Amino acid sequence: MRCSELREEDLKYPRDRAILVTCGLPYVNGPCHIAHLRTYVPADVFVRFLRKMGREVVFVCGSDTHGTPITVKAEEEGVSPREIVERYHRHFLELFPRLGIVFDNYGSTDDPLNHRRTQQIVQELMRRGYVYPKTLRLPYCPHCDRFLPDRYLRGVCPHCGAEARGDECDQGCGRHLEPGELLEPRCSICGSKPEMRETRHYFFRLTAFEEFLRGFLGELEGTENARNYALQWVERGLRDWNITRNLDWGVRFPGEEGLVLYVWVDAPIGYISSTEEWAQRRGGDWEYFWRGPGYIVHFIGGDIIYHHCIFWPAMLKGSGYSLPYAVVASGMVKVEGRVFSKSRGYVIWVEDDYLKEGLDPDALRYYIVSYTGHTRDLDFSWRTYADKVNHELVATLGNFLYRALLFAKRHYGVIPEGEVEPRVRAVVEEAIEEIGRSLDEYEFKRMVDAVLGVASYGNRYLQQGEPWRRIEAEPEAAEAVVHNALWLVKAIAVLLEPVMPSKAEELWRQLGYGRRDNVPLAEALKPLETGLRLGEPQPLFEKIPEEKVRELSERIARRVREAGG
Ligand code: B3M
Ligand code: ZN
Repeated sequence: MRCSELREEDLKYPRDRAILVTCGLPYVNGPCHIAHLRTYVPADVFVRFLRKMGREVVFVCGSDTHGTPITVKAEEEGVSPREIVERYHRHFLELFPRLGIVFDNYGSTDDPLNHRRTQQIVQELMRRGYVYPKTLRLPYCPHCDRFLPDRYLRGVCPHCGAEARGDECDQGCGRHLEPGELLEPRCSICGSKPEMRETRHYFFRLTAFEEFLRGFLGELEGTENARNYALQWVERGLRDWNITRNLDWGVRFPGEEGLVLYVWVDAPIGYISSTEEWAQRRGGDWEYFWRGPGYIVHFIGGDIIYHHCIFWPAMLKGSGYSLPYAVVASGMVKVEGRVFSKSRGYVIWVEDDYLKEGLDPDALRYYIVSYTGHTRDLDFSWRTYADKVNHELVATLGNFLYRALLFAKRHYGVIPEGEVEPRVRAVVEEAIEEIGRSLDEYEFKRMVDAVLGVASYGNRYLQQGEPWRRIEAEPEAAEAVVHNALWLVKAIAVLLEPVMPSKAEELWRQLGYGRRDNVPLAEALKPLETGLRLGEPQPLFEKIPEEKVRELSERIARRVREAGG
């Protein structure tokens, strides 16, 4: 059956209820880098496609402002944690829209809303008997005169022997570490060997949730890596979780002076408080998602699966909130073939290394989404970047769009009359089906490949149709070819928007439609507005010259040398 309407059964992603999409909250202890975008860009693409398919979506994120990632940075600079948080909160808030990443709310875990929501949840967990006190012997630095939680401590991972920090084996096996577990500990500020001192802490009874988690993970939607890792951890056995820290900066533990909650308690609760803030600002209903039937979809980095698939659902369950519907975990990032590392210089700073160079934000979105499958490792190198821009964006996509628009503008000035050929329509129908399938499977690369496939077809179609040769002898045939080519251009304008929103906007202008956003996917199959005056055609993408590739690659090489790598 052929029809110009979208077939509902091709697009399965649940449509019965609204969907809340969240992105892992960036620690605001430094500027945005490429590894952040590994999560935010695909999430934004996903949200935009869902909306195009008529789904109601709320998209929230916010700054992660607590814990030792922030306080260590503040101490290094000799400023207050608040100063660090305000500086980088503003940075992220302003940077995201420049990359077309548009949240319905971007909150902060230091917002009073989040302090309140966190304390409410912890009190509820206490009331239900899921939190208990326990006195521990923990490392204390006699020189710095304080306890050494998390990143204040370095040592050796008890599981794999790698150099690790207090709460996480960050360079080895990636496991979460509980306070006191690290071997050969030393103070990360002064290097002293700590002594052990007694201090009272509070534990969350994670072990009470083992059965629950098995069931929950068995049904969890999202990427397989999230489900499988988490199930493995449950199988290996859970331990109760220390949820307090001897720090001043953070959300106070209710009822005990001198303790704050571990950052991984109040950070995911930031998803709830950001939704609350959205609801206050837009008159929405946050409880629809967090205490009601709405779907919750978390986009996260592959390194924080434990927190989102074990701690977080247990906390939600234990305090009477709704559970996530899906967890979508991305693969890791490499830079120039080496594991991403800020300290070793293998990093791309989004503002300084990319935007300030005048490079195209949409081209970076394209790179991130099109490089590989969502759960695989993404390698960013300037060489590959230039190849992708020059071959895929300039030579395939941009070339088709510009050729079609330029020829039409020169010879007709308006969108010419014509009928869409069945084989041309079939190409777009197939692309839409593929997009629907890849959305269900969280495979964003296949979505963008489907759009590029329409452009490749367009190039072949123009090449075979040869309107430039036929325009004199067979003017009607030439006109029909151009009509079809412009119909493909319009389809691309619709389908491209989630991946390259500003290019799509520009395309609508060149097609003569003026400003259009949130065009439904089904628009891709609708007829053209014939007779519409075409805008000024202009190439959408610029080639990256060889010197630029060398210059940008050399900058990374220099940074790595300076870092001693
Ligand atoms: N702030 C960043 C990370 O570990 C951390 C995420 C919080 S999500 C609730 O990647
Ligand atoms: Zn380890």
